[in-house]
Amino acid sequence: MLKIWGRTTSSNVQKVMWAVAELGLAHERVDAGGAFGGLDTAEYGAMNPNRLVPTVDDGGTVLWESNAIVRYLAVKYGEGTLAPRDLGERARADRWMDWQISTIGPNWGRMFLGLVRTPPSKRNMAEIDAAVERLGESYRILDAQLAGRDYIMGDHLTMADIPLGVSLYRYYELDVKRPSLPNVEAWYARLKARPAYAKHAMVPFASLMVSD
Ligand SMILES: N[C@@H](CCC(=O)N[C@@H](CS)C(=O)NCC(=O)O)C(=O)O
Repeated sequence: MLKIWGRTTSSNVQKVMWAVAELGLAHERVDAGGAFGGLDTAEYGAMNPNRLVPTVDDGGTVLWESNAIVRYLAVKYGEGTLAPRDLGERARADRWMDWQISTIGPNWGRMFLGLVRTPPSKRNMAEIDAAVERLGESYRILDAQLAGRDYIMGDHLTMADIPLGVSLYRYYELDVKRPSLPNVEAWYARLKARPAYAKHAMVPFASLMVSD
């Protein structure tokens, strides 16, 4: 059976769990990372030398890197649904997943680390505000892609929606300055109506908050 190591409060674990739920896969999830620990054992290091979560073992196929895991699950179990059959379409879906890591991820990470993982007295608000500003500019690109589309690739959910969709919960929960993003907001409303998203991506993060 598919086994997943990772705590539910990790945004990278959330990508995998959301995909697993959309695909309806039987699985076992083991709490690991954060307060659960478990990443420093020799066994875990042999599976994932980064000692991060998530890691999955699908019948002997051991994988790390959340977006690679989502792609693998989508292609293996969701061809025609989460993974477009057409290779050009699939590459375009891949592109949005890579764009989450390369373009959204760095500023999103600065926002989250700054406002949640850093005590108020140590926050560099100028740096955080600049990251939030750049993040908003990037989401405008996504807003343009979503014009006239229900989901990033068109009329149904694909793997392209998963990493970027996960990023929205914290973006909209945190008290940050956001530009007008009508298409992103409509898409977010559509995602929130999906039980798998509500369960796995809308995970409160108060337990991660560091105070003075
Ligand atoms: N690029 C990796 C990043 C993995 C990562 O940074 N995971 C974080 C949680 S989001 C982690 O394991 N942190 C240590 C911990 O939870 O103990 C991926 O996408 O899977």
